[in-house]
Amino acid sequence: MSKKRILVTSALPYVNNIPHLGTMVCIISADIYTRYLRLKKENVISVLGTDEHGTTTETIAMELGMTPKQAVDHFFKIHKEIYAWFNCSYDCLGRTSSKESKEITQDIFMKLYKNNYIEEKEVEQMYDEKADKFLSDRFIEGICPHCKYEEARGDQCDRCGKLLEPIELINPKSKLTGSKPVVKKTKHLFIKLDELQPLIERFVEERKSKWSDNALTTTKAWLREGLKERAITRDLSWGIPVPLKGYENKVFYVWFDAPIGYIAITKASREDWKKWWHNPEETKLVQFMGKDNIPFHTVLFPASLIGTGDKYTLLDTISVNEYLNYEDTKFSKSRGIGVFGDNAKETGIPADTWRYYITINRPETSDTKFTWKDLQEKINSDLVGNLGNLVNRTLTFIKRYSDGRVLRITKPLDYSKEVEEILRAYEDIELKKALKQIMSLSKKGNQYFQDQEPWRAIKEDKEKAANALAVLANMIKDLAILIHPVMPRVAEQITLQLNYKKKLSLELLKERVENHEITEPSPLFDKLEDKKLLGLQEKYSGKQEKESKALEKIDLRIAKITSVEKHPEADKLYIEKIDFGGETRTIVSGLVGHYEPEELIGKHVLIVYNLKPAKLRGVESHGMLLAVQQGKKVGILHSPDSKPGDKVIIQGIQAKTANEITIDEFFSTKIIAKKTALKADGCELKAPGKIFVDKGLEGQVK
Ligand code: B3M
Ligand code: ZN
Repeated sequence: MSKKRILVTSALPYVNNIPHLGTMVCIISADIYTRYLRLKKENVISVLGTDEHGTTTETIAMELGMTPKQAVDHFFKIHKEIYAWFNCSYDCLGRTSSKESKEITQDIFMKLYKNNYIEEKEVEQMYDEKADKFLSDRFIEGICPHCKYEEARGDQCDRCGKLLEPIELINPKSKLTGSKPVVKKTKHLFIKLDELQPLIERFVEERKSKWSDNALTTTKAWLREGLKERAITRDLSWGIPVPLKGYENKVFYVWFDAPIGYIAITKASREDWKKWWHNPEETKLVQFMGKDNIPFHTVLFPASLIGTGDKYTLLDTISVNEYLNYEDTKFSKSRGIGVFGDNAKETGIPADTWRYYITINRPETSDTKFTWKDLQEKINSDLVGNLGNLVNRTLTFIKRYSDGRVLRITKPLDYSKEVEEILRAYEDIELKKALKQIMSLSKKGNQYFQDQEPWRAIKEDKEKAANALAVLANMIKDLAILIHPVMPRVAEQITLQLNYKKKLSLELLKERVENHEITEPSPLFDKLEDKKLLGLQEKYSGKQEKESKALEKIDLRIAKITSVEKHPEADKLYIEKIDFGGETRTIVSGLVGHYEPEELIGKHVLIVYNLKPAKLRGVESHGMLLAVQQGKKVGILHSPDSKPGDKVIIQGIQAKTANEITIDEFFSTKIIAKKTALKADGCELKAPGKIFVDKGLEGQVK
């Protein structure tokens, strides 16, 4: 039974970072499938957007010294640009922080509530007395009870991967203030998945034949264990408000509102959104996601919709990808490892080539990995050597020896079986398989070229040559159609060189190009030379080393401020005498207006000891004092319990006897101050005594 409309969604990435290649797998897969359906002239729309709520957003905002709203605005812009750069052709693009999201989420919640699928329960939860806030799991850190890792989070240990309850942590600390949280009673709302289980089971039964193995296995495991009530509220200020009395300080759990985002994004972009989302008879919903998102789409989201009693379009087909890793490790922005959306662009390698690589290595049934060497191989042998070669040699031949004209096919080459298989693979969302078969069809074309020897035939058997070139020109047209979903720009270039002006569609596979004049051929792809490859490898895998090299050079020490006076030539500057436990120096710093001299005298501050001296308005400064600026406030870094002259070490970094460093070298590392820790490019700074940021500020150290 085929439906009138197809609605395609791609999981909505969290908008707290720059998407990396692994993130793009899902988005590009959804785009390929959508483009295929458009070629087939289906009535299809695709939905993409960003997931903007949750603790990850609050955390990154805190780190960047921004409000959550500023942070999501900042990253949304980057995400949008990157999706566009990768030639993603979504019909609706939006954000879960929109007013539509709030409206629909609250509506769905209220209906669940009225239908008695929501229950209020009292729970014991960690509470930060200093901040006067309940702490969501991720805002608590402590020692993992299983592996003793020191920075385990309240929800999970990143070292051993075990799921945790915050109560289990040894020596728990609030990430907000660093204080020890206390256990306090509070209320939360739970969705009664247990009562919805029979409805979910029926929902799964009806469509399981169309689900990938990993989707079905995960879902069945949840059902077998028996669905449990699940909390859908959290103690955060950033999120969708809960429209019930007593919940003023809570918001919905991010996974409650994120999938509702698909509906909201459609509503924000199209008046006819109900025809898509409130139309299960006519609409088929196909959802793309990574493997860790499965149960939220196969259980929680459908349960939320079914429980309303309203007619909603529910998931039909699910396509799940596993992970694409980087070389032998995971992508890590904080450690500077991997290719991120913005890097992909700077490499000069075109977006379609990345789309090709991601698809040919699509982690369909197990994790795969990106390696630069493999990228080079795929570019040079698949793209340049196979497809590019076929197109270029055929068109060049036609241009040179046939007056630029494609004549008639007198003896066709039958590759209908291959085409059929490619279409079936697309239909089944086996995108890697489809692409592989396209490439083997192209190989078949190259083989045919060899066999027909047009360079000889052109002299000896003109008709044979004309036929062979016409067969090949038609195959190129077909390849352009077939590869269009994966490489839309390349398809466009091919048709341009072929001078084929029709809007591509599957129907055109049956049509022949004959008695037709082509335009100017030119190579479709550039080889990736060894030299360039080495540069790329070094740039994106070696970044971590380079950064730690900069870290190795920094010499930070504690000094006591012994006197402070105003700079005679500058309003904003103080001249301070500082003492490193014997050695005294003069420094200049811009603290006027933020501190009175007497507040500074006697403080044990952190100084960049080996900074190249610099003259500031005529006074030479020998070192720099570290401080954090958050909004208009400035707070110095200090360590009352450390002694003047003490060294501040950067954990995990072997300090080299340092020569002078320049201010630019120093700022090439990012030092971030949080309530709980001070980190330079992710490595913690430690002094003999605890380091504090005055006034409790957080953000980047200046
Ligand atoms: N943001 C998780 C992720 O980015 C989550 C997906 C939401 S889909 C509605 O992988
Ligand atoms: Zn652990």
